[in-house]
Amino acid sequence: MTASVGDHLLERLTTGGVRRIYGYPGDGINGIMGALDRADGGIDGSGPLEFVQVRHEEMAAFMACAHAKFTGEVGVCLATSGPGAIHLLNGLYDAKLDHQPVLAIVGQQAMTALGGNYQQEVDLVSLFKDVAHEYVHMATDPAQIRHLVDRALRIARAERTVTCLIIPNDLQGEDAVPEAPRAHGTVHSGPGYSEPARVPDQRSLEQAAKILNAGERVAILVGAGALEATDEVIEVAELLGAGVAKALLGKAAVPDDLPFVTGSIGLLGTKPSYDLMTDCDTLLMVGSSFPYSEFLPEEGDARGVQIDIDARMIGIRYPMEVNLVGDSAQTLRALIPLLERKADRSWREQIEAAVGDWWGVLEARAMNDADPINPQRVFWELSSRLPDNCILSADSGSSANWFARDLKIRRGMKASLSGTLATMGPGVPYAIAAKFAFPDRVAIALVGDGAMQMNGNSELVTIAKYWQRWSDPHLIVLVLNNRDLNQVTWEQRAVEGDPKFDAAQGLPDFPYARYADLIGLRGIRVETPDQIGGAWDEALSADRPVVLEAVTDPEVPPLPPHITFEHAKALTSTLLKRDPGSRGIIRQTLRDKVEEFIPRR
Ligand SMILES: Cc1ncc(C[n+]2csc(CCOP(=O)(O)OP(=O)(O)O)c2C)c(N)n1
Ligand SMILES: [Mg+2]
Repeated sequence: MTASVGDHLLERLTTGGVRRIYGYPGDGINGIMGALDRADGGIDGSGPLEFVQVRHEEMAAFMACAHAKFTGEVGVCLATSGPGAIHLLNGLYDAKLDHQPVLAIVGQQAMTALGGNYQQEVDLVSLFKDVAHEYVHMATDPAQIRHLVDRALRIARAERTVTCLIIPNDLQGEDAVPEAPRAHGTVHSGPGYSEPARVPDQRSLEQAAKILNAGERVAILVGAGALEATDEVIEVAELLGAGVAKALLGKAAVPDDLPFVTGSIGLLGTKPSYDLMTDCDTLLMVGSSFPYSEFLPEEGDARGVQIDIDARMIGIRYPMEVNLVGDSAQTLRALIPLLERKADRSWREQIEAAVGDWWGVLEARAMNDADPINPQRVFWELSSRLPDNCILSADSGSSANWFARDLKIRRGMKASLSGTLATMGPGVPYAIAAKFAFPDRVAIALVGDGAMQMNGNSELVTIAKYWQRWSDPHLIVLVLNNRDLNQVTWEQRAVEGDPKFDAAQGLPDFPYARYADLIGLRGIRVETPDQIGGAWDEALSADRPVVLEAVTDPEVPPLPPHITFEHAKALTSTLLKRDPGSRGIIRQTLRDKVEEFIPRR
C-alpha cells in the first residue's frame, strides 16, 4: 500500500525525535488516526510512536506542555478540527507563556469544502495565529508535509514556543510525497536541531563581574531558565556570599536544603526572600521574568545584572546595568573566573539566620490547629517524605502557596505549575505527563477541589486507563477539599476588601477518595491532623495511584510574606462586612502571624 500523507506526517515526526502524542480523535483527523494504527501507535511501546488518549483536548495540550517542561523535548498534541482544535487553546497558551516547545497538530474540514460554511469549519489559521504566531500553517499539498513538520519542530525548540500544523482531512488520505521533484517551487528540508552555544561577549561579562564584585549585599533571583544551572548558581552564590530566591517556575533550580536559599518570592513567597530583595545592594537575575515589582528592589536601590537566553526578556522588570543574553549555565561558567570571593560574610550570615528562623515559622504555622485540617500541615508532612527524584505539579489555587513555601525540594526533583498563565487545571495532567516521560519516578499533583471539579476528576479516568503500564505505579493526587475557590476568596478579602461571596466562591462537596476507589484507584480521606503523616506513608507505598483527599480549613489565610497596610485595611473592612468566615479568619490570621514574632533560637 502506498504511504498516505498521514503516514508520512508520522514518519517525519518520528524522524524529528517525537515518540509520544497526546490527543483525542475526531473525523477531522481520521486519516492521521488510521496512520497511527498502522504505525503501531498503541501504548505498549512496540511502535515508534505512542498515542495517549486523554479526556479533553485541553488536557492533551497541558500534557504536551508538561512533557516539554520535564524533558526539554518538544511536546506534541493532536486534536480534530473545529471543537477539538478550540479545546486545545488554554493548554497551548500555558505552554506559550511559560516558553515551552509544543507542537499542536489539528485537523480541518476537507479542502474541497473550505470556504463553504461547512460543518465544523473554523478559520484555524486565524484561531491559532496568536498562540502559535511563530509558525502556523495549513497544508494543502502532500509535498509540504516534510518541510512543515521539520520546521514546526525546529521552530518550537529554537524559539521555545508553540507551533501549529493544520492538516485538512482529505489531504491526510492522499498519497505521500516524501521527496518532491527538484524543481522551481519545491522545498527540500532536513530534520533536527541542536542548541547553539550561547555565551555573551567577554566585555559584557567583565562589566557584569565588576558590578557583582563591587556589591556588598548581593541577591540572586533564579527562574525556570536556571533549572539546568544548579551547580553554577550555587558556586556563584558561594563566591558572592549571596542569598538565592526563587521564582515559582525555578523552584527546582536550587535545593531548599541549602542554608542560603531563601525559597520562593512574591505573594506566594517567603519573608527571607522579601527581605533579601528589599535589603540587597546588587541584584543578579538568572532566567526569570518574575513580574511583581513590589517584590524586587526599589528602583535605584540596587545595581542589576540579568542573564536570559531571550533578548526579549531582558531588562523588562528592573533597569539592569548589564544585560547578558546567553544560556544560564554557560554564562555563569564564563562569569565565575571573573568573580572574587567576598571576604566579608556578614550579609550571608544574616541571610542564613533569617532562613533558619523562617523554616521554624513555617513549621509552627503548619502545626497550628485549624478546622478540621490546616492545609499547611498536609504540605509540611509531605515535605520530609518526598521521595528522591519525585516530580511535583501544583494547580492554581491555595495549593500553589503551600507548594511554594512549605515543600523543601531536594536535588534531583522536578517541580512545575502554570507559572505565567496561572490557569486552573494543569495539576493532574502535568503529573500524568510526568509518569509517561519517567514511568519509574513518583509523581505528585497538588490540587484544589475547584480544579478537580473543573477537570482533574475526569483525568483520573486517564490515570485509571494507563497506570498499569508504568513501571512504578506511584502517582498521588492530593486534593485540598476546602469546599471553596479559596485563593480567589482570599484575594477578594485582602485585595478588594470584599467578604466571601458564597454564591460564587462556595463549592459543592464531592467524594474524591470514594470516586478514586470506584474507578480502580485507591482513595484515602483524612479528616483529622493526626491522620496526615500515615496517609502520606500509605499513599507513597500503595500498589496503585492514589487520591489523597484532605478535608482542609478554608479560613487558613495564604498570607503574603509581608502584610502591607493596604492588605490589613482591606482585610479589616472585610471582617466588618460580616464575612461568613470572620471568626475563623481572625483566629487563623493571628495564629500564623504570631509565629513570626516568637524567637526560635
Ligand atoms: C481557568 C481559570 N479560571 C479561573 C481562575 C481564577 N482562579 C485562580 S485560583 C482559583 C480558585 C481555585 O480553587 P480550588 O481549585 O478549589 O483551590 P483552592 O484555592 O480552594 O485551594 C480561581 C477561581 C484561573 N486562574 N483559571
Ligand atoms: Mg478549593
